[in-house]
Amino acid sequence: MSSENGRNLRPLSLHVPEPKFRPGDAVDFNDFDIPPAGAVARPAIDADPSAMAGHAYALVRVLDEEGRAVGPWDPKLSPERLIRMLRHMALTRAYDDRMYRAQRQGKTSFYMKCTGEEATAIGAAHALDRDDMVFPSYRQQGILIARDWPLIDMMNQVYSNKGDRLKGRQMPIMYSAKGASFFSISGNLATQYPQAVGFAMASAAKGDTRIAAAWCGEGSTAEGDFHSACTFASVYRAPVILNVINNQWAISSFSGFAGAEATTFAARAIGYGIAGLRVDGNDTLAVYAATEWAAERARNNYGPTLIEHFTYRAEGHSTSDDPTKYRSAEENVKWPLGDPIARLKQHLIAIGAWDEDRHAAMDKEVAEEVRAAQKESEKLGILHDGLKQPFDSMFEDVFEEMPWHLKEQLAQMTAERKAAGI
Ligand SMILES: Cc1ncc(C[n+]2csc(CCOP(=O)(O)OP(=O)(O)O)c2C)c(N)n1
Repeated sequence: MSSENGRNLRPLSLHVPEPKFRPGDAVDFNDFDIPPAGAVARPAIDADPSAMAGHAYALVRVLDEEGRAVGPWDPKLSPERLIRMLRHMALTRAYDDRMYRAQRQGKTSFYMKCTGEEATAIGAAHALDRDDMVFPSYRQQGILIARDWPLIDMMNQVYSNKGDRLKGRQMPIMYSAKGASFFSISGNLATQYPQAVGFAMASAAKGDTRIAAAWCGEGSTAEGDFHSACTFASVYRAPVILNVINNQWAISSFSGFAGAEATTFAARAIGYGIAGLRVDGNDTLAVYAATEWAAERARNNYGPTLIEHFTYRAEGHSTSDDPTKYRSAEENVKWPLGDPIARLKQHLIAIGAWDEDRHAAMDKEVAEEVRAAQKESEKLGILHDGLKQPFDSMFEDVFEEMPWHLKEQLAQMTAERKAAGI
């Protein structure tokens, strides 16, 4: 009550964001203004962040409605490169479909798809050098696929089987692949952000030439780690690319709860003095071009870039989630920026480098590739057919050398198992 000072104010009220559409609602994106492809300028790679603040509110788009590549951001890639990216996206989708089904069949405990977001990992991975260090979230399996990492190794991790290099210690999909410069995935959101900046700082401090790139969802930008990462990246001009995948949902929370009603996620960059770009995340060429720009900027010591990839999480959050409980089923169908695979396919057809028959043949090939890898991986074990790793191994690697108290626990376990006859 502020009556003491004699003022007659209305009571305060709290704003609680509400998504536009809930289950059963008709979805209408007519008021969603799609900026035309090719309309955003491409700054010089050494541009002062303060001079490119407008880019944080725009949307870099290359592919137009007819599938033509237009404007200053067209990366002018060869048809061979475009076909490789298309194939990596198709392979990622086929892999996701197969592993999702494996979870439904009880062969693994958990899975997460990246359907609709394939371009944000694969477009970016193609624009980076293969040994640039990537710090992904759990939804960038496309990077491993773009780096031609063996599917069977990914599946072995999902199945926690005999072939699992992580020895069954991690939840499915929390991959780790040093050989692909792919940092170990952690379940704790956004922790990889300051770690990526630290890697980039170390690279610069050592006079190396590798850069780093991190990914997180728009929901994860609400974590404190996001802000620490931006501060360190800005202060030390770390050679890092900070990708925010704005797929508009963080499980059942729409992006408004992470701040999307007030501003864009790319605009977070402005306050830190970091270059910020906002791109159409379903446009593989725009993702490639933005990453290429940011990579060149980082490599030439002009500092970090924050890229918001505007996209849509086309399916459930994970195999434990049912999105029909909190959002309209029409959203995915009506999402105006389309599907990244369909759009790159349309472009390849438009330039005469592709056709429906080749596309159908590719889909068959990638499905077969996934099926064959699955068959091999399942020979090494699936859920519910016993432990696949030696019992002792669960005490290893906690520390580099096993300390006395872990040795004691190991001995106790061994004795109890022996006494129980197992
Ligand atoms: C520190 C922390 N808090 C909460 C969770 C639980 N959690 C897992 S995924 C998720 C949503 C993340 O959403 P977003 O960052 O938008 O990424 P998306 O899943 O959409 O790719 C939450 C809250 C967690 N894993 N870690």
